[in-house]
Amino acid sequence: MPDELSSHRWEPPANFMALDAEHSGWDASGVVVLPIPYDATTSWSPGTRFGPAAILEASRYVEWYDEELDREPVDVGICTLPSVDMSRAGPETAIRELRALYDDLLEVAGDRLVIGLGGEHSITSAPATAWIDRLAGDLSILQFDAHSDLRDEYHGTPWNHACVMRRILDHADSGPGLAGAGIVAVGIRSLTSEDRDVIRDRGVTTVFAHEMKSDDWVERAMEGLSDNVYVTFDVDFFDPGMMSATGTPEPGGGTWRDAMALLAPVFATRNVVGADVVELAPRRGEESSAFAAAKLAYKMIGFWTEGRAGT
Ligand SMILES: [Mn+2]
Repeated sequence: MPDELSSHRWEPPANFMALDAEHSGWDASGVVVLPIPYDATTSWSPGTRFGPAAILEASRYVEWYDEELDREPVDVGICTLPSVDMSRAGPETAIRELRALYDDLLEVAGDRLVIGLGGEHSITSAPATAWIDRLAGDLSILQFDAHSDLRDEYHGTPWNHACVMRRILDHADSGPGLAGAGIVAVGIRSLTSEDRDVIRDRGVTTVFAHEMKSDDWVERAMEGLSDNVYVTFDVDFFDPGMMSATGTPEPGGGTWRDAMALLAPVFATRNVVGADVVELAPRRGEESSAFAAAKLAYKMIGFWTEGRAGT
């Protein structure tokens, strides 16, 4: 903006956390936010394509200061990329193109943490398989979700959002494998018998929602995680009482504190290589859902920056 205009009153920038140029440029940023507005295969209530924009908008109202960390994690620098223009040529093409984008992005991102904002859950197979390949299988995946998402096919396509974790397992099986328990899924309360068989056959660590009342569920989840972890957070992990703006809400979900109780030790003791927040289907009148999704992404950034140089 020309200096002549800078003395006028302007709305904050429309990036994540409404950061000025100094805190949101690529070079100065330790974190990259990638908006992925995609909802081709959502089962019930559509609208996850509007999730990234709603999260960015809500993030303007999240305080920079984090009282648990006693600092402002925005200091790490957060660069918000433009939204990905997802292909309309079918889910397979869309996800393949997204994978190619992630390959290039992770190459230039170096040590930066890339957080994808969905979008429906099927987008996760792009960053997850990219990291499996980059680390030759030395990776486990932490999935917050109401649903196992282990179907081989749904509504005629293997690229449906209900199949995303199966696609990731298939990719791992095709060569590189996975470390630890492979997938650690928490908050699960909606699955098929087929999903259950895969869980048993493959040793997927699953903490069902009804098991999260126990004292040791965090420990059980942590035990399944290897050193390098990719975190995928489907917001329907949360109970619809606090997160109703999602395509397939399920009763009996986790609380905000449940999520924090696991995320904090994961970021503190594991190398989190990447993360995503998916399945927000925003609605007017339900701004608390978008706000919670924005704050969740910011909490992950805060946890990630804890203990890193310069923060
Ligand atoms: Mn789900």
